[in-house]
Amino acid sequence: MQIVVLAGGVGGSKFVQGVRRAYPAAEITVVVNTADDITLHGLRICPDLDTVMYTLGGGGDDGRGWGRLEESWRVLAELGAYGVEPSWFSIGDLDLGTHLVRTQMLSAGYPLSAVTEALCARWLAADPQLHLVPMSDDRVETHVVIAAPEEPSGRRAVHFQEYWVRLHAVPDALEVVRVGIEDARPAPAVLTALAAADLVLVAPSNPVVSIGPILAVPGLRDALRASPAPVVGFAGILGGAPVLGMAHRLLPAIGVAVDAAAVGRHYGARAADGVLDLWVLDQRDADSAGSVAAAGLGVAVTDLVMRDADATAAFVRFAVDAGDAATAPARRG
Ligand code: FO1
Repeated sequence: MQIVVLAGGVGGSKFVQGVRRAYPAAEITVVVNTADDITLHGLRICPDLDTVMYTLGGGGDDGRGWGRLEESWRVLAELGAYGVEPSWFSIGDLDLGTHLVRTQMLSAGYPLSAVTEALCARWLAADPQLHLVPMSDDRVETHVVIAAPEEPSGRRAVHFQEYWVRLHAVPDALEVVRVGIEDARPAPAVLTALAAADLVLVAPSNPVVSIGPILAVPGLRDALRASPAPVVGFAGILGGAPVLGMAHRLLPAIGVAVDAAAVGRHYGARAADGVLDLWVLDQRDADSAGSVAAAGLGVAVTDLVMRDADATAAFVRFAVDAGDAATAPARRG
């Protein structure tokens, strides 16, 4: 069975662990958001790719949600001692190794897909049927426009990492800009995986800065809509708030309510120019199932709390079975 997962970093990693638990024998291709990526201290850092890679490879720090287990921060302290900025983004000593290898390979001309494959040869050796692929080999960066009275325009764009890590998503997001998205193309392996998929899952990752950029890569949405597989999406907003992260601070900037049903309608039904066949809500949002169905979307309601891989596996299997039931008539026709 060929499964494709569209995912971001922290929530995406937990979700993928559940998908692997639910389908132990499946070939899983995770299409990972790269619009969080940033160049700092001359190094290219890919937070979502690294978080999924470390987590699925058993080297991630679950408490922090990102970076390496048993990390140390000696190089960071040295940079601080030199007064080198930015000091607000903490790069650990072990994590630094990944950024050095990646930057070296990118400088040598390898596409990000090849770099990711090389890094995963170490981290995912125990699961050869699990593949991480960047959404694109081209550079895309999410920048957030915030109010800046000191600027003539009264506004300023900051890299998403600065908005989140330094500013803690405190300033209102006036606009979300995806720098480079127009010239980006899906990584080749993304298109291959979508064409061969038996099932596509949209992780409960941040709709604005994780799933949004993936769907915004020119050609990717069309490839998803053309996929022969059912597309099942999972809400990361439960009871009007994101389970983790700052989606509630960014959804208003794209005109989407901080509400599970609104996010499902935002992704849209495949039959109505959207990408989903089924949208899965948490029980807390059961009363908005009608508004999802009214948008032409299949809808399922279950417990979406990713307590552990078994809990995630349970809701994924439940949804896929519900999805089969929902889409089977169409497919049989
Ligand atoms: N998140 C933080 O809140 N503070 C940090 O200093 C930080 C550093 C960092 C370094 C490498 C990396 O892969 C991730 C890092 N993150 C940090 C998390 C990162 O901002 C998020 O994982 C995503 O970009 C948002 O989903």
